[in-house]
Parts: sequence; structure tokens; C-alpha cells
Amino acid sequence: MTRSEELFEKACRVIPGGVNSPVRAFGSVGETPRFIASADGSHMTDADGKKYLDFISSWGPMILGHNHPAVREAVIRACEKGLSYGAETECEVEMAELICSSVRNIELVRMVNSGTEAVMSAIRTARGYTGRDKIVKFMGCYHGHSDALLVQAGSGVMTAGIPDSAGVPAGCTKDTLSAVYNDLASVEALFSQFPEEIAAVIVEPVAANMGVVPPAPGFLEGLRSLCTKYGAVLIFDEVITGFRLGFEGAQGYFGVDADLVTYGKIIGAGMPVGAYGGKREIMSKVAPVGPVYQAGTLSGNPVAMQAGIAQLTILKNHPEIYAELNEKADWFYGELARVTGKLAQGYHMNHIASLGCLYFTKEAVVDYASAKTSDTKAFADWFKYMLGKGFYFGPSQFEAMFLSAAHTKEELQAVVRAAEEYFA
Ligand code: HOZ
Repeated sequence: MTRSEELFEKACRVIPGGVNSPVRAFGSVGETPRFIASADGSHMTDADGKKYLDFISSWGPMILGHNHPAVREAVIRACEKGLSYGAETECEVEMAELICSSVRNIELVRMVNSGTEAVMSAIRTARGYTGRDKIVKFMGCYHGHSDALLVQAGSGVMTAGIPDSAGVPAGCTKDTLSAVYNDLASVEALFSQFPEEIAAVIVEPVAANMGVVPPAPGFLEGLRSLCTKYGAVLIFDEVITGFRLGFEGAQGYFGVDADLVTYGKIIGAGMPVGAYGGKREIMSKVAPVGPVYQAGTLSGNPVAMQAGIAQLTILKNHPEIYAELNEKADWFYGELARVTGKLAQGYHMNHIASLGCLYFTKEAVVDYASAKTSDTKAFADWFKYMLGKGFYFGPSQFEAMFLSAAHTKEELQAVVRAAEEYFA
């Protein structure tokens, strides 16, 4: 028995399913979760001492690689001054200034503790601002696990084949309308039906919880126009794309303006942080200036803030990091497309910037329905093979691969060689 197997057995006795987040259970790939003991640069090492080239990057935030010296130092320095005060600190102001001064349309920003919290709060703010109740989300997009958004959600919900979670009262989702990703007509139809009732449209500007589905040309621009026309708030959920596609996230990458933006763990370099921000007029509705209540003892935690400031400062001052990362990713995902494309019948490689996903389907994957055509059993076989070779991908067909600045071309070349063997 491996140490990971031992730990998993123990964990199952005291933690539901042995994990603290369902995707980690490796259920859909029929493997035992690897318990991670440490991580450095592009690698993680498990409890048995096996080293893996990591393609999860803690689901995104480790864009500079694990255990980056500047982030580590910032955290150690912050810890020496105490872990939490429940009162304001200078570093929260520094963090807010860093974001507001460099990301378009963010004039005010509020720190929270996770992407889930950020989204939940942004929706409440949009509702408070517009005085409307309905929201539009897209099938296959995942916005965390708050009640109103667990409707045809991506990520673990999609992996587990759960259309809507148990325990969510119907009343909590009655104002959640579902549209089809990359299909503007489906959004237009909802606006025609409820022209004065929709508070917000929330979208992952690159859908990265049903694999990776880039927006079709004109899709995000179309959402912008519809929201403007009908007086609804356009929310970009940038928990994955924020500070990853580029410093200005999807807004900068696609040149489309959102009204509110939500961020997650990347803001804290992997510490439990989230944030929501946007136009002053809308964000001024948030308490204590406005009537929309939202709060949190640990929000803006000084250790998390210092970690985030260290990472964001490096990213801001070194735009070449994005240029190099995205170029490396184009090459790598292009190679995977070449290797699998030789077969051309049953594989489909989607990618944008450092995010990628290999689907096991003949269909072009452009939305929830086409993503679901992927053969998850074939994905599981590929996953197991690559894990055995020391390449750690997200343990589900519907999770993204994340490259970091720490991945070297030689390491990625080894992945391509393993893929060549697998698909030979
Ligand atoms: N797709 C999720 C992150 N966006 C996976 C992480 C989790 O649920 O634990």
C-alpha cells in the first residue's frame, strides 16, 4: 500500500469522500488521490516521494510556479507580524491600489476569501444596484458553490453528472436563467422575455470549468452590447482568467469592458483570497457606503495580502512573463494538437494563452453540450498513463491544464514525447 493510499483510507473515515473538495477525489479517473507533501517550481512531490510535473498550479494561482522565493519571503515577513487582526492594514490599501491603477474598469475593489464569495457578493451588488432579481449564467460555467449558481454548473458538478445540487431550495435558483455559452441568440431570447428583470449576466470570459472553451469572436462583445441595451450588469468571472491571460485578464486580452469583475486565488498567490471590483457607481452600493451588505473577518488578511502583492508586483513589472508563458503554451498545446491531430478522429485540443484541454471527441467543443460528448473513459485512461509517467493533470475531463512560468520547454518536450508514445 502506498502512503497516499493509506492516507486516503484514513481520510475517508473522517472527511466526506476523503477530500475537502470533490474534484480531488479522483473518482472519475478511477485512481487514488495523491497526497501532496511539497511543491516547488513546476513540480509537486507526493507523500510517497514521487515527483510530478504539475499542470494544476493549484487551479491557477501558481502562475510563477510553486514556492516562488519572493512570495515565500513576503509570507514569512508578514507572519512575523501576526496572522490576523480583524482591522484595516496598509497592505490592503496597497493591494487595492495595485489593482485599481492597472486593471481597466476597476475603480473600487473589495477583498474576500475565495472566488465563491467574490461571485456571490458581485451578484448581490448587481441586484442591489439594478433593483432587479434575475441573473443569467451559462451552462457549463462554474462560479463557485453558492446556492444561486449551482445550476447546470461545470467543474466537479459536471464531472459528477449532478445537474443541480441537492440542498439548494428551489427558491434560491428561481431567478437563475441559463443560456448557452457562445450562443448570443440564447441570451437575447432571455432579455426579450425579461427585458426589465435581469440584474446581471455572469460569464467566465474563457469557460475553464467544462475543459477550456474560448469565447467565439463577437460573443463577449455581444454580451456587452446586450447588457448595455437592457441596463444589466456584465460580470466577468475572472477567477481563472484574471492576471493569467495577461495582467488585465480577459478584459485586456479581448478588449471588452465588464462592469464588475470577480477574482479568486491568484490575488493571494494561492492563499485563500478572492476579490470583486468594478465601476465606482456600482461598487458604491456596497456597505458601509451603500445598502448591499457584505463582510468578513478574514477579508484582506495581511499574510494573504502580502503574498498576493508580491506575486502581482512581479507580474505587473514584468509583462514579458506573459509573453513568454503564452508563447510557450502556444507551442506546447500546438504540439499536443499535432500529436493527437494525426488521428484526427477522436481528439480535440482547445487552448487559449496558458490554459488548455484535450477532449476525447470528434466534435469541436464550443459549449456545454459539445463538451459533454467527450469520452470520459478515454480521458481517464490517458490521465492514468500520464500520471504514471509523472505528469499530473486535473483529474477530470472538465478541468483545465494550467501552465506556469516555471515549466521549462524541456519538461514540456517530455510530455509531448509521452503523448507521442501514448497515441502511437
Ligand atoms: N474547477 C475548480 C476550480 N475552478 C476546481 C477546484 C475545486 O473545486 O476544488
